[in-house]
Amino acid sequence: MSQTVLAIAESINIMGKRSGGAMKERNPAPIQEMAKEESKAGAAYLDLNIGPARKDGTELMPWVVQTVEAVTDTPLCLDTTNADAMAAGFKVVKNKANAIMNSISAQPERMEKLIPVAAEAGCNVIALLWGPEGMPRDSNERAAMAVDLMMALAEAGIPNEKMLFDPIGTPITLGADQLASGLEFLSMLEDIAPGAGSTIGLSNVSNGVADHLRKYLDRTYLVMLMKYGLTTAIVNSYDAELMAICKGERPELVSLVHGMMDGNDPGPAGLAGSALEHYKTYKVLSGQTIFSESWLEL
Ligand code: THG
Repeated sequence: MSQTVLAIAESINIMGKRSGGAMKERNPAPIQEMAKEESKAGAAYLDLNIGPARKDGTELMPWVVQTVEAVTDTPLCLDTTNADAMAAGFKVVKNKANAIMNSISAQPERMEKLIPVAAEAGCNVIALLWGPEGMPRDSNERAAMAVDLMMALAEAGIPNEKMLFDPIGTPITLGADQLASGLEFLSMLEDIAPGAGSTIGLSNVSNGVADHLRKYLDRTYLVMLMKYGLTTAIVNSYDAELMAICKGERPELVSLVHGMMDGNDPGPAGLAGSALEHYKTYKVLSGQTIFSESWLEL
């Protein structure tokens, strides 16, 4: 059986062209259309990202949840940095046990407010490896932060199986080292928190890159993460090729990239089409080729 990744569809968000305006105007139709499109594309979860929503988050999040639940049974992933909005959203979620809280980070005041909400809801929780001093610098700092988060969640009665650790994807424009340390963390996760899942905001890797090139980075990065057993990913579900990778429909590309990660470089000469795209993009994401926006033409 081919390896699969559960897709958390990212497009219903306050920054998005279609969804952002609709959220501000409390216009349900565009959001409901997107919820149906994302579900049809095969999303396992729908991320509902209202951002910090400082002014009206406690009213906006429940509205978005109910708007989406009116048209689909796909489980939801509530995404906001506003802890009160998160709590208000979970009050109205129908399918709480299958929903995801996105996210709890290793910041004391966020943990204090949100862990009890997650424990009561019985939901899944994304544990974001982001602490009081920001991003962890390497895989050891990520591991230490993951242990802290796991202990705090366990103390509230939340089992490992409900935890999804997010090592935080960083833009390739910052270099390949950070990406390598996220991958290394994933390889350690089963020892740190047996039974726990994982997730990553895939499109972070292509942040700041020209729009028409982003999908290549996101796709190959996903395949790389699959080598270490990534269980879910926050994705653009409108990229059918990316969704096909999630569904386990590209085993030949997965073997190619995983083989390269094991040190087997087939060389570009015998490759064409999407295999060649993944080959060249892997070279960039692994740091063997320095990133520039002409990497696919080299
Ligand atoms: N980890 C976790 N949660 C997260 C992130 C993460 N939530 C937010 C973010 N990162 C993932 N969500 C998105 C949503 C949209 C885009 C990127 C990440 C995006 N949108 C397009 C753009 O800006 O070009 C299109 C916007 C539009 O619809 O017009 O890139 O890392 N746990």
